[in-house]
Amino acid sequence: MPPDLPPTTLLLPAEIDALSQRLPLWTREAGDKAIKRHLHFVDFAAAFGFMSAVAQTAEAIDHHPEWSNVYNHVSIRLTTHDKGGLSDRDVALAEAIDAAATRFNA
Ligand code: H2B
Repeated sequence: MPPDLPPTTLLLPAEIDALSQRLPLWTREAGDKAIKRHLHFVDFAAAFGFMSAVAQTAEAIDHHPEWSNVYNHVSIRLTTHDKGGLSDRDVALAEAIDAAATRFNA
């Protein structure tokens, strides 16, 4: 992992409330400790290509998704285990996931 990553900070309640505008494709989990998105691709190759791209970003920012894949479907849950809630890194990873989803035609 890169040594110069900024510290992880938990989102404030107002920042969590603003997530629906910032990340409209994500839903807040009950309790506000995580956000979720489900994606659908044309086939397994597209779904797995997307996951490979996201995996590289996850390593680069040292923040990793909880996810599952069934054929052309991918389900993702983002939370910050180290802090016990939603952080700026979840937002950064969600934004990277949204960009990758567009590239892989989710
Ligand atoms: N990913 C996620 N989603 N949450 C974390 O708290 C987390 C992570 N912590 N990836 C990182 C790795 C930490 O365990 C390492 C040691 O930096």
